[in-house]
Amino acid sequence: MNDASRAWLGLGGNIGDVEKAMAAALQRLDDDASIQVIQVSPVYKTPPWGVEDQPWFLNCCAEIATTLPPEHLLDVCQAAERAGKRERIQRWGPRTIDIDILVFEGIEQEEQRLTLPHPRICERAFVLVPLADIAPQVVLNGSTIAQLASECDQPGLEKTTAATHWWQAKG
Ligand code: A4P
Ligand code: MG
Repeated sequence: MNDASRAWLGLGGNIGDVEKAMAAALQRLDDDASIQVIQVSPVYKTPPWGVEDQPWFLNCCAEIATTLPPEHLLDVCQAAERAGKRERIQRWGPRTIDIDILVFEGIEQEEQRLTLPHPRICERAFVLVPLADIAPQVVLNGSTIAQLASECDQPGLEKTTAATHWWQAKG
């Protein structure tokens, strides 16, 4: 893809077969002619953050190359969430699949529909730890993701054996 930008996505969920939902979402993104999945982190089991009275999550991160502008990438991510039967019932509540744009190369913006980098990355081990697996040298607020991940509190986070079966099959 010519003139593609790199972006990093956070995927998570805690209802139903989340590994399957992540695989379907990544496949859908990769099927888009304007998006190529470059790298996918291992999947982690993570304790719920924000609203604690809900099941544990599975989380992973993915690096993509895209020729889309950030708002159009968000449209595609939200379409993938809808295809994964995502319903917006409660903020930070249970969900089948959530896809956040964490970092979009060269873009900093603070808009309600899309804030970049994602405003809560540094508070969240479930984002920083898988992101550090695939983007250790990316810099956020003057620190590398590797530094931020090593400094963050990560009680209970469990690395599962590998990336989603979709990525393993592709690789
Ligand atoms: N939006 C703004 N910036 C962005 C961005 N960079 N990426 C807007 C994606 N969306 C962005 O999100 C609300 C709105 O944020 C979107 O319509 C979009 O226009 P949402 O997905 O509808 O709602 P949400 O996910 O419930 O809210 P929010 O604030 O995005 O929550 P998070 O940050 O996604 O947190 N615990 C664990 N262990 N693992 C998890 O994955 N996830 C959450 C949800 C809570 N606790 C968790 C996990
Ligand atoms: Mg979200």
